Amino acid sequence: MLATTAPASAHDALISSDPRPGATITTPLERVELTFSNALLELGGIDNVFVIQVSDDAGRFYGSGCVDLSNDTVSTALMLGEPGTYTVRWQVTSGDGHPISDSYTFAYAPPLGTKAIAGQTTAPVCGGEGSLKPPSTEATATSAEASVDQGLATGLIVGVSVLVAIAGTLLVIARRTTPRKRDHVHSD
Ligand SMILES: [Cu+2]
Repeated sequence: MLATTAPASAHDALISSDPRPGATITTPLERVELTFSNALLELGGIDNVFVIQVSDDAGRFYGSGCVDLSNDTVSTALMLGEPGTYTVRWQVTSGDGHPISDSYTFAYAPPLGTKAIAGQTTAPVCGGEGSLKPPSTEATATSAEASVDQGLATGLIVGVSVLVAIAGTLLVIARRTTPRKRDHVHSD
């Protein structure tokens, strides 16, 4: 009722995802990809943080935190841990400038013997700047899993205090800048 600035278009909606909500994934997962109804808005900077967080039901996080944006699609490269239920939480900036976010779950049931990543106890932040970075290419080669694991572990030890501090800052900012759904003026 206080629509003093009429937006030119409606905010975008998530129209498809891989994995799909409620799906059971039976092959090793390498990427989570979300496709929206229109091109998303990349302004950069800390007020427009694109986030895809993937966590298991023990609260451990997977992936680098880096989000790749291509027009209407965001994705993140990752490897998962033990079989179970995983939650995807995402936040993007709609083409009309509004932050939108949601979450969904899928089940992970890979073949026996599939390598399980340990996961992280805190949500990963790509590069520590909340910026969009291209996805890691090394995560796609199965033969490189061991070295990726070691590099990840080393990076965690070195950077965990930095990540915690940055993640805390980003969470505070994200909460402050994300409008509550009941305040959203769109009728669609
Ligand atoms: Cu909107």
